[in-house]
Amino acid sequence: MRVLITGFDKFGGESINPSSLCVNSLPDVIDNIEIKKITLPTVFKDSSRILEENIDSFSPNIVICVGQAGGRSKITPERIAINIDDARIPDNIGNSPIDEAIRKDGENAYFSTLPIKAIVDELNKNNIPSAISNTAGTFVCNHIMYEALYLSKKKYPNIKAGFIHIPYIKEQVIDKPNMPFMKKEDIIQALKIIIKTSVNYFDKEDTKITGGLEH
Ligand code: PCA
Repeated sequence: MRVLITGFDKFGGESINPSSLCVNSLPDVIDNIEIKKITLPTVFKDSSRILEENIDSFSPNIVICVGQAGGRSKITPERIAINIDDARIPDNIGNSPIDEAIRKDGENAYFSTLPIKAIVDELNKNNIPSAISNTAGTFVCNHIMYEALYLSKKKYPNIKAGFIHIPYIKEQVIDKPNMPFMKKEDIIQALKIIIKTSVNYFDKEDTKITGGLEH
């Protein structure tokens, strides 16, 4: 099995992005799983172009994109990506799309094809706080998740894909009182569990445990 895992470069005034930091700390092989790690720019169209080039050259079975969600306290596998770019802040080269469809010929939304429930379950069993998220927002993280799933529907039908948001790490919250964070080592451990669980469930249905929310 081959897994392509991506992080993003820093954005929004932060001096690091824990997603690329943790993704790039992963080994090249885990339990016979070949891992390719790349850092994507936090730029709408450039990120998806680079993702597609890497899918072409590496031919992964699974694509896992990872990004920072400052303010969240848990590892949150995203359930759904929507066909909209709506930038709260400009991306790293100044693009600020408002209500633009990502793909004119795409569905309104795509669900993650990673085993998000099994991932949450495995992480919590390993004492790493995790929960499903039902929105990846409308910035570059939603964009890359949508594009990964669009490509898996249109061009690479055997690929499973999805997106994981991670919290800030400690260095980022020193000047942000009461802001949640997670240890870098725990995030790296979480990514290893996410890779292994995605491989273990490649040919299986996700587990049926609730990830529902009231609102
Ligand atoms: N997080 C941003 C984009 C890059 C990142 O790491 C997001 O949640 O959209």
